[in-house]
Amino acid sequence: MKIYFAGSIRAGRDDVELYQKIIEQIRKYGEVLTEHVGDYSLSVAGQKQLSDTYIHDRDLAWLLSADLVVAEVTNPSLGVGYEIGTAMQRQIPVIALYRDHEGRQLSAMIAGCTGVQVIHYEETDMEHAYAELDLLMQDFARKGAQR
Ligand code: 6IA
Repeated sequence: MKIYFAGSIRAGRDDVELYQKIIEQIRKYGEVLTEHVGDYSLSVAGQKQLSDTYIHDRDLAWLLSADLVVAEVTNPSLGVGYEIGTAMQRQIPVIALYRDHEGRQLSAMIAGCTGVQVIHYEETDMEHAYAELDLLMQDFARKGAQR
């Protein structure tokens, strides 16, 4: 199974350690095409060597080749929203993880999209988030094997 992991880059790298942990979890189920999204050493300042067109076209090609998108959507990112919308248009299933916190709400365009399975979690209960993610991933792996 090819998995496209999406997480904020230019919209902020505060959650990069979390992205890395999620990538470690989902790697059990297939090839993660976008491991760099969880790479701590890849800072926003250090991305000058690739042109934006190159990044867009390469990532889009990876996205369209993926069987499943896993997105961490707590930190709102235009790029991640674009990736989820594109996946929906191509009928690629999406799992989105969202950390609930006071005063903020997940966009209705993600929360209200039937093709996106949202995992709500609390910062203090990551075990619950990973357990739910495992269940959904097992389900996709099983369905993929039946195809
Ligand atoms: O709007 P954002 O930058 O937060 O969008 C983040 C999303 O767009 C991620 O899920 C990525 O798949 C994609 N994306 C945006 N910028 C890059 C990028 N820049 N490289 C790869 N994917 C990107 C180069 C810097 C990188 C090496 C850290």
